[in-house]
Amino acid sequence: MAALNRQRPRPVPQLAQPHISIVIPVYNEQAILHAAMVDLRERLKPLGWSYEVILAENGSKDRTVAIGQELAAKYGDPSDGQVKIISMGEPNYGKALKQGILLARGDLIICDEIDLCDAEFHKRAVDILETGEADLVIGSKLAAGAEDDRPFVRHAASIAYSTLLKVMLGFRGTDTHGLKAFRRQALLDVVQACLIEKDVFASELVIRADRAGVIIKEVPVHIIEKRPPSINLFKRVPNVLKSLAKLTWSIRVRG
Ligand SMILES: Nc1nc2c(ncn2[C@@H]2O[C@H](COP(=O)(O)OP(=O)(O)O)[C@@H](O)[C@H]2O)c(=O)[nH]1
Ligand SMILES: [Mg+2]
Repeated sequence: MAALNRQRPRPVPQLAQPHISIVIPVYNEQAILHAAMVDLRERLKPLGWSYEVILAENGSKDRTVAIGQELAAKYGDPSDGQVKIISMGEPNYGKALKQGILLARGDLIICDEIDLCDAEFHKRAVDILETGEADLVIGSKLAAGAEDDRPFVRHAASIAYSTLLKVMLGFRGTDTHGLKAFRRQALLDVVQACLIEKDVFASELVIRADRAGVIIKEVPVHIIEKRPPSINLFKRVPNVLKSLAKLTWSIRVRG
């Protein structure tokens, strides 16, 4: 008995820790979610990455959550691009993205959108992060060399929005919304310091990172959406303006 008691404790099996986490907010995406995930996995396969995908859902009224759960059950292997889904509350892009980022375990985090799933950007961004050239990579649809296949009115709205960010918040780049990738450790405090939810969270993240001295590199991307956005552009304007005013107060006045 004494000998048994002296046995060394068995090592606890370590769950595979992915090197890369891909966070994708999703909302009412039943039409494209399954196909987009299968396609993304196919395009990532040749890269041989250790990665996980976190689908960050809130407020969907269609089968998005059920499809996400089916994907999580089908792709549950932590060593082979495990898919996870979190689901909570009212529609809120920024809140979902933030919670997905905080749940992510990879050294590198990529933020994508389900209608883009731009594996080409993923590869370029990871190369830049791995070489240490930058700690935050922005996929810009407005930088020189970018191509934006969205309708002109949305392209123009993106230019107007970035101009507002420049004027109100001293933003020094060309784009904040959409594709980005970063080193988790370099951005974690910045993510936690962000106050704004919904659409403007992504801008707050980039602007606070710049102000904190994070090295940022923009790369031009080619934007091809798999479908038009579910929420009308003009319906988003009042909340965006309100959030921008709040962010300007928080950064410019309170510091
Ligand atoms: N969780 C969550 N995701 C959202 C919400 N609104 C949009 N998304 C997701 O954010 C990504 C971009 O949304 P999209 O409608 O294409 O707007 P765009 O960024 O202006 O093109 C997609 O993956 C959407 O499913 C939301 O309220 N909550
Ligand atoms: Mg879109």
